[in-house]
Amino acid sequence: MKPADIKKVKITDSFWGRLQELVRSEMIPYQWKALNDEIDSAAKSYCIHNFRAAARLNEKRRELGEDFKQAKFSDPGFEVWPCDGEQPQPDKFYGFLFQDTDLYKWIEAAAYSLATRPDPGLEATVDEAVKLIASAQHPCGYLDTYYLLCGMDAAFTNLQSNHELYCLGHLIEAACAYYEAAGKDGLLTVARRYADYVYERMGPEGDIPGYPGHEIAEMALARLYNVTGEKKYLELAKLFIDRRGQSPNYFDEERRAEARRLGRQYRQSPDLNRYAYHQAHMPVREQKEAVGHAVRAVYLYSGMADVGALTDDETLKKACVELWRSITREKMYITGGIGGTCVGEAFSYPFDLPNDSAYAETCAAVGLVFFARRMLEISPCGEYADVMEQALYNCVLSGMSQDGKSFFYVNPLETVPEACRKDSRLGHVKSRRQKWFGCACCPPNLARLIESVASYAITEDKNTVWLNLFMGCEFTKEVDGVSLKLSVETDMPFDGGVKLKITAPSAAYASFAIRIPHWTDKDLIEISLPDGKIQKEKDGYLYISGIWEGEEEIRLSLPMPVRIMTADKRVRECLGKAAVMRGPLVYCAEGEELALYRLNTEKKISPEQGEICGNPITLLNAGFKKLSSNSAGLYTEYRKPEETEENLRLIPYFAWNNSGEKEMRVWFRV
Ligand code: FUB
Ligand code: ZN
Repeated sequence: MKPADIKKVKITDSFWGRLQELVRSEMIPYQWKALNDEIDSAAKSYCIHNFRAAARLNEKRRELGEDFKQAKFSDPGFEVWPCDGEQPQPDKFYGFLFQDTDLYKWIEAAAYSLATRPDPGLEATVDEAVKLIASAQHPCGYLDTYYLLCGMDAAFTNLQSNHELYCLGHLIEAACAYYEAAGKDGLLTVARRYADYVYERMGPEGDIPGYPGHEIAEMALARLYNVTGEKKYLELAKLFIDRRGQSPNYFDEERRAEARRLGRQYRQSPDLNRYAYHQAHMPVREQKEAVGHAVRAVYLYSGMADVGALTDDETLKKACVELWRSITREKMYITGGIGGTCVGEAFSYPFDLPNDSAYAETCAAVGLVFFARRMLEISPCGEYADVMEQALYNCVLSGMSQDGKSFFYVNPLETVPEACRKDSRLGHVKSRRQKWFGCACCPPNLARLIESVASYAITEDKNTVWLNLFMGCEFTKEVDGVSLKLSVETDMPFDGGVKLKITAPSAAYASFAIRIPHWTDKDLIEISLPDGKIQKEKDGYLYISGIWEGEEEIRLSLPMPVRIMTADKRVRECLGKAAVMRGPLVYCAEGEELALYRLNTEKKISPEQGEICGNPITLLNAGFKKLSSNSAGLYTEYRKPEETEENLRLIPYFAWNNSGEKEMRVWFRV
């Protein structure tokens, strides 16, 4: 199966339709301003500045007929910002080493938006950005403004930490997206030139047998292969995957070479796990536990799944299954967030899932969605879509405010504003979404995922359409020369009714595979099918097959009960606690002194219609027992506590922190 072509799908419902409109009308323009440093009181990006500086340098060197590679490298360190009050110098690099990727992700988001909603103004801005990127590219094809500005002599000498291949990956993703959306190959040419240069240096005949320190190039190169049909891109993706974690470890070799260059002695750390942060501690086919930096990990696993599928490599697919299990059985929050520790923005050990100090980076949840869809492509099994939905509706969407103008990088499951402000161990947890970040990986990642959500919701092969996620949409499916018009109507994620209308101008055989979500009671699903169709359940999908002609309709009603959830007993943080879910949504409470509340599981939790920031939302009215907040002293003899009955209105987790700074909690004592 492959993802639906987003050009053929129009999202029409009030949930995703609104989000896509928000991204198009607010987030994309807002983020363009952020990249241009035009948002007062927000962290500066310097992203466009860096491209301009690199383009200017190219121009200058061209005029002087200078050797492009001669600029000396003076590594100014990882974070380079102008000092307070200092004006940025026009020819200097600022920001994080991978600042370029923010522009690439922005272009990718804009491209997906343009794919379904033409917007000449936006397209002109993208073209302007593409021109700028092209003019910053080194004549040899190399493109990373950090090294272009700080010294090409050091390019590719620190693949472990310095993100040049991460920049390549995001450039390719943006280029493919824009080519597919607008049919323009300007950025694709730039991306291919950089990819060709990398192939020359790191391909089978290259002088650098390395691989990315921050993955993404693997899946991007697989995509570039799909778009161009050029085999060498797939070959390079596979090389990157096959080389990772082999002995001798390439990152050790890099450090050794660096020591030689600097005339220092090289001492290798004896820790065999020293490259687990980069998932390079052992060959990928031997990896069974998801470890290290969470975004890197899921981007790698996505690339492994892509290459595994494209080369039909069962060993890679098997490794993906193991790693998937490690994440979803032992290392994932109920919100679909991943990365339990802020130390290295990483996976912690199994079942270590602290709620208040969770990292659960927005990008990591986005990456989990990528991985899930690729697992589905390998084998259409409802479990993958269940997790995709869980991550998407909870951790991913929590990353943005309802107005699309502020963002969370870290998505905790419990916060107390005072703790966020005063406890430096929680320094990474913010009690308010931020307008922008020095390291702004998450906001444009959200934008690109939301604008391309149709390709996750719907996948297809020759005669089958899979509905993995439920969203109101219209799309077309060609089967045996017949163009089927399909439309889905639903009020998900708040109501379990789904209507799929199929209009076939002439008779055509097709199957519709509708996911049976894990949150529904499968025995209570009501289904109404047109005559003569065959219904078969397999791996979490209901396949409805037959010959379709004229207008026909499938209707389903999926019960969406409120569910009180508990965690595996090994998740110590959640022992004796429960969380509330309805459909795919995790609910939370906002308020004061939430630790004093105990969920009354005897009392019915009832859905209620409400709104947050003017957007209709189903809230849950739940009964609690509240401890008195009067203190008898720091330590006193135990007495059965006095509790009062209270009700709290629970809101979907993704919508928290949209009405001021309050405490928030997902897991309650029971
Ligand atoms: O290193 C590039 C990006 O910045 C990572 O994916 C994020 O976790 C953040 O560290
Ligand atoms: Zn991020």
